[in-house]
Amino acid sequence: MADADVIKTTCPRDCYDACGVVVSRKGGTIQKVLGDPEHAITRGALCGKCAIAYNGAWRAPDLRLATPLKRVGAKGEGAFAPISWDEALGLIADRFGALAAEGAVRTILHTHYTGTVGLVGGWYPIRFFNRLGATEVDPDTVCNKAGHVALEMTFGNSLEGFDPRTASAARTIVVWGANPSFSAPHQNKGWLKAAQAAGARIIAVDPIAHDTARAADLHLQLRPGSDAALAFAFIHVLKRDGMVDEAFLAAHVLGAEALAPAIADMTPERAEALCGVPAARIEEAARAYGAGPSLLWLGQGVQRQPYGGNAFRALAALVAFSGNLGRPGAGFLYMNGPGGRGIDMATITCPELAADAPPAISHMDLAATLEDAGRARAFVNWNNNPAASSPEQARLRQALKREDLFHVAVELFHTDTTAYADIVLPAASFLECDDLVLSYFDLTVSAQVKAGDPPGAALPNSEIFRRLAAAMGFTEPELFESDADLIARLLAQTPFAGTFADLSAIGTATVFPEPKVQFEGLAFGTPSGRIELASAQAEALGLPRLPLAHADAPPQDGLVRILSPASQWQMNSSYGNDPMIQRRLGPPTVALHPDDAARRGLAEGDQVLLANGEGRVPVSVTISDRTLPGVGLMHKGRWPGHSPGDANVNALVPGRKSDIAESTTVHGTEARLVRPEAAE
Ligand SMILES: Nc1nc2c(c(=O)[nH]1)N[C@H]1C(S)=C(S)[C@@H](COP(=O)(O)OP(=O)(O)OC[C@H]3O[C@@H](n4cnc5c(=O)[nH]c(N)nc54)[C@H](O)[C@@H]3O)O[C@H]1N2
Ligand SMILES: Nc1nc2c(c(=O)[nH]1)N[C@H]1C(S)=C(S)[C@@H](COP(=O)(O)OP(=O)(O)OC[C@H]3O[C@@H](n4cnc5c(=O)[nH]c(N)nc54)[C@H](O)[C@@H]3O)O[C@H]1N2
Ligand code: SF4
Ligand SMILES: [Mo]
Repeated sequence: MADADVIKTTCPRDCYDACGVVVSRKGGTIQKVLGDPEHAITRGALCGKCAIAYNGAWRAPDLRLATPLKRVGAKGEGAFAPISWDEALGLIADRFGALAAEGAVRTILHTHYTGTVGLVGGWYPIRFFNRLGATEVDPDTVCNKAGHVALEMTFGNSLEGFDPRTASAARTIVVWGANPSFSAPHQNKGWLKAAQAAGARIIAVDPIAHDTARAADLHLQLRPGSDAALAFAFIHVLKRDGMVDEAFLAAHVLGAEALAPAIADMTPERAEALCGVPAARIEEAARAYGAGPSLLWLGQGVQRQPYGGNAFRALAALVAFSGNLGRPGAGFLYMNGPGGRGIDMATITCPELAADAPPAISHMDLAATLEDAGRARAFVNWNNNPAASSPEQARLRQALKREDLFHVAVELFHTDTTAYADIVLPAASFLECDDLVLSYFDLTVSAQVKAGDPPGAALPNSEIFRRLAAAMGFTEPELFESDADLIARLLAQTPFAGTFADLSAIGTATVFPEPKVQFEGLAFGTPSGRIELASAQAEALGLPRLPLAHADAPPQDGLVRILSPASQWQMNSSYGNDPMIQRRLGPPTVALHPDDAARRGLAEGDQVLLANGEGRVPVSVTISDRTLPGVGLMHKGRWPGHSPGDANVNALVPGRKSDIAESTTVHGTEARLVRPEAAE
């Protein structure tokens, strides 16, 4: 067909995989969005959720926002009238201008996160907020900040992990607190399986027997929040069995000796009592990891715990004692950031536009701040859906009802959050604009290429904030740089030699011909240049100087620990409005261990309320041997407004902060199971 063509682009969801996408078009109109058969990771198939949503909700004219909207009903009701861009931007500029004029610009809060991780769509708008001087709700505090700060403290860097290509030299791969079978489905099916087939031993450490754990050679099913104790037990075995490289410790590690008493105390038997993992299995896993070369995939689930920062410091100690660093097949990966590919994020965000460094607050303080008219008078949410994804859900949604809080939402869809907004601005999706995408697993650079026009008057995030900057009367040229110019400058920072058009033709480029060795030369960006297990930085923050062999106490008094990790069918809350995804999800459930169900006289399909001091969520019980006694599994991301009780799991999650970095403790949530009739 003469008018048919295919565009190669990239999926910019917050996902390890960064899939290659092909968009088939006829007469310039998108027909089908599929996985790129030529993409090394994707191999022709998108994940199930994106295959559905990119051919469903994301292109559904009745679901996508196509014009700016102004609220006409009560906050939360979701009643809006269309207005023009000029009127919408004029209203926003007037309010922001007035707040700035009275010296209250800090009372403008903005939240953003994982809507798109395209470099432009995800970060260019920060330029506007820097210039404005608004308060940022630190995005990582709802996801992974405790882990980042713990690794920075210890290694001087959390953003340069192992190069997955070095797996060919690894004899063991430990997946600790990640669930690639859901959160990185292609790496799970491709990279991890290939490494296993080539002879690497796969060890999973997770309270849930998810598919990755089931396919592993060894699964350590530990109690939530007991990772630090388990890591110390690993080190105990390595020391006892003479597997510690003392010369490496002496040359490169601070604090190894000071940890000796805690290591000596944490025998595998003691760890068995604290973590619930059989001592023999701890020994087996420790010896395999210690023999090396071993890769350690540090998942984000581990650190979403009250002592998640300490857990990461203990895991860092395990890496140090095992000496699994500085050679092919050894190392750890939390996330591979843009810096390792040459990208300077300040090029995008332009911090120099801020007169003074703009303040930031934790997501854990969002509800309390929004309640307070002295601290929050305006609120912008873009690239996120906090009414579904943030803790303290009921309190947050109540605060969003404040009539005197001027709320702007930038979205693709009507969500539980936009329902409270005064002004809603329609954003273009990744199919409708160019961008660059960097996988946070592989060291690649990918092109996101415009394949069609946005619906109606919708615009890319970057263009929305360029227009708002103009409406505000701002004149700094950085606020008006075109996407094409910025993309070209960013691409020039990477080792990729071609233009954006060159990259678009191939989709994804591998930018280092040879696998990189993490911490090659064993140089660490800490103050001492060594791995700082003993950390003066930690001490200065009021934290223990050394990591502790901590394990959380199991829940008491009939409570269950609710884990709410990534769902197979959603990307955070995204896709929760897609009708086919909703059918796949079915009604909300909590998965309970057979012992827990039996103890409470509960059967498959029984309706219960999960309840605690924070709130309540109606769910049906499903009985599963994938969980542990005392642990309930309820995947994240459902839309409260599409759920019974107008609530999702975050209605149970308090705003408790992690030990390090004021970050989320979502997997530390405990709740009671109540029969609906007993709740009346
Ligand atoms: N219970 C529980 N809660 C959790 C977690 C958990 O494990 N358990 N995990 C937490 C984690 S890890 C994270 S990262 C957060 C994520 O939470 P959020 O950042 O809120 O992510 P989403 O819920 O997917 O919301 C992204 C929104 O951006 C919109 N969007 C997509 N593309 C674009 C675009 O190009 N422009 C604009 N303007 N909007 C766009 C989507 O429609 C969607 O509504 O959730 C956290 N919440
Ligand atoms: N399908 C899908 N993919 C996603 C997302 C999604 O929502 N859906 N979200 C994306 C985002 S924003 C992120 S941050 C990543 C997160 O992806 P991952 O790094 O895989 O993290 P999670 O899914 O939060 O949780 C992973 C595992 O941590 C376990 N866990 C919970 N508590 C503990 C503990 O105390 N110790 C240990 N060892 N394990 C524990 C959970 O049981 C779960 O199996 O996934 C990304 N990919
Ligand atoms: S969300 Fe992840 S697995 Fe799904 S298509 Fe996008 S990159 Fe691939
Ligand atoms: Mo996340």
